[in-house]
Amino acid sequence: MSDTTRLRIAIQKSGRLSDDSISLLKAIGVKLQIRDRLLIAHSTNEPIDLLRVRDDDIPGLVMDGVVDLGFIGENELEEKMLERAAANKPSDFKTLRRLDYGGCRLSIAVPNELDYQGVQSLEGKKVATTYPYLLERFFAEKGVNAQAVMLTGSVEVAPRAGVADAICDLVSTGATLEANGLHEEDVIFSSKAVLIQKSGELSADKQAMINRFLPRIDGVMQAKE
Ligand code: PRT
Ligand code: ZN
Repeated sequence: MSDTTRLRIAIQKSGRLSDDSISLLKAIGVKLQIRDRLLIAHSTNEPIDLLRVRDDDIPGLVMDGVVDLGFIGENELEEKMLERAAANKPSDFKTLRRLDYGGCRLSIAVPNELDYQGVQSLEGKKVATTYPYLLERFFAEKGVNAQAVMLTGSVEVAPRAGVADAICDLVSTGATLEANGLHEEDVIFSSKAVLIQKSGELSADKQAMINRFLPRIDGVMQAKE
């Protein structure tokens, strides 16, 4: 990664955004040689290096200027912006494109037996989530005093485990909620994958390459509509 003339792109190493992000790069003509276990992948036809990391790390890598571009879910991006704001860290970046994959919503879901009359019903209760900043912002907007309990995984089992009264988690089909005796109540954030660029000027060559790719991304998305 020491060659700063090559465009550096952070993408999720393995997860729900990985395949679609790689497919998009390939569709716009970037040939890639990816070895499963390696952190770095190189393009074989463009001066591009991919940094393959956990999605949680991507907003910070872009905002700290370590990489030029990143593919990331808006949910993760917004959560990291709130987290950085709380730590007095800047969150500068530019959103280049909202993409057509990674769609999901961050929702409050409750056990089927809970008498839920709106978010006020969570007053004084515990809500398990991987997105405490987004959830606390929602509670503050609604004037509800509830406690966000941070869990990095298995959020949907928290009510059954007696760890929380309700959850706030990502939902796409709703099957996971249903399998765990929960149902969706309030959508607090709607998300898709986005392509973001670090703030500040890039070299003319790098910016020209990005400007060459953006219309191709639009074309690929239009062709799928
Ligand atoms: O290891 P790493 O940290 O990189 O991955 P991760 O486990 O944090 O993330 P990953 O791969 O699960 O998700 C990456 C991104 O994909 C998320 O940040 C969202 O932007 C997007 N995305 C889209 C989703 C979903 N849909 C989704 N359904 N992320 C997670 N889910 C999970 C959800 O948490 C729940 O467990 O899928 C389950 C619900 O799915 P349904 O279909 O049953 O409703
Ligand atoms: Zn993650």
